[in-house]
Amino acid sequence: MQKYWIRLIPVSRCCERRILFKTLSTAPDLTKPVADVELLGTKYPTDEWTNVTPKIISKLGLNLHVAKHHPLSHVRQRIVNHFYKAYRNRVGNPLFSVFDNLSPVVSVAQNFDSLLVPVNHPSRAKSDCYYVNQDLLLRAHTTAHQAELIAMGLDNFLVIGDVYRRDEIDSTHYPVFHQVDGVRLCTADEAFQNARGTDKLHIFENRGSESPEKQGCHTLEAVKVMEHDLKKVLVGLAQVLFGKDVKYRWVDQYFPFTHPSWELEVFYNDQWLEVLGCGIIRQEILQKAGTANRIGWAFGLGLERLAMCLYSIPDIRLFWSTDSGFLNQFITDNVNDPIKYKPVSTYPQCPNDISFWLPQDKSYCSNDFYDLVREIGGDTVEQIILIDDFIHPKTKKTSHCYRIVYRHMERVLTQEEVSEIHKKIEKAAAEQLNVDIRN
Ligand code: FA5
Ligand code: MG
Repeated sequence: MQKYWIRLIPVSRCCERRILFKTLSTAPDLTKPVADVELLGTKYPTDEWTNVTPKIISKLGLNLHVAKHHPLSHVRQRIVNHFYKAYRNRVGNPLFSVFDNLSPVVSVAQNFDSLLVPVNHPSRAKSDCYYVNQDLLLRAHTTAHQAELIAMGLDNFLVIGDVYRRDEIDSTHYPVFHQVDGVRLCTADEAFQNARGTDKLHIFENRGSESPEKQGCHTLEAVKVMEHDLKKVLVGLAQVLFGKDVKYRWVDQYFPFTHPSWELEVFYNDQWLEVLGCGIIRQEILQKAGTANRIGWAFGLGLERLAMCLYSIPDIRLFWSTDSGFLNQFITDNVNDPIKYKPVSTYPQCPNDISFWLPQDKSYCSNDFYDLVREIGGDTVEQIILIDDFIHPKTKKTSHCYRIVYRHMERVLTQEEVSEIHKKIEKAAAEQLNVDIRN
């Protein structure tokens, strides 16, 4: 989906109708839409545009971008921190507002019309989007919220959320991914606040015409200061994430809602990777939103792309893993920790718990137990997690419960062989660490 905004798709590709909705209790008329579809607790009528699938619906509400310790959440937080730091108001508070829980069910008007996407534009095709019905779809980009937030009076904001596009599934594409959109609007005074000289500078001109460098209504100097501000904060972000020496380049791009427009590419692992699109907001969008006296920039970036590079995650599907072998590698309270993902086996995990009372002489320490488990379980042990630490109210004795996750790197482990190892661990712990196994 690299050229999402300009790719041409024959409309005939997008006419299949999927049967996936509950039928009504009366005999269904198969020529008509049959029932509602429920998304995030709300029922929506379906019609011939409906093409959301159960698999896609199952992703709604998972909100990986705000899930505790999830790699996408770490990257989100780092981006938010960067904007909080880069723009502050007169009393030192962050200028940007953050919206990270707006519903992904949006109208065609929000996703396309408000952004001046032409009615026959290929990005609207059923083959590219997940439609709820002819009026509603799962947002294809977080830019869908831009116009309404501007109309609400916001002038510096980030929108973060899950987006949905019909696409192939491979190591870098997934039909659900996460985006961050940013918008900054400036009055003439704000745009030129760092400009020297006594002449009053303007952001609008009357008889200008559109050129590759600017929209007809803008002055070239206003576009240049906004472009500078936009590129500075985005390159700053790339440097915060990938280091001061990150190699990057700007490429001219087209979006219906910005002009001029650019994409930022970062050189990573021997190749140029597109990480974001951006540009100067079409003035018509601001006029319709009731903010005609300002000029604005906007950008949209993909969280997965950044997280894959940052953490060396080789496959975009891993972000959806519920496997603790993946997730536990990202447990940190410092989002800036330089984590490198270590591949885990694809064979199933086999968790077994062990509980014991600690010796009362305080001789016990968890690290001794971890060593003992590693000694006996060897490479079949993937993780050991303390899942319960309990003090008996009467006896004051302490009990620990650990979950030992067994998984072989090359083959499926049977529960029988795991039980045998587990019993050996229990016996050794009782003998060597003086603990009292609970059953
Ligand atoms: C957009 O979605 C525009 N809304 C971005 C924008 C916003 C431009 C505001 C101007 C102003 P694009 O389709 O290129 O553009 O996607 C933006 C970013 O999302 C890409 O740069 C990439 O990082 C990420 N992205 C796009 N498609 C995928 C995909 N299939 N899988 C993972 N990430 C993707
Ligand atoms: Mg793009």
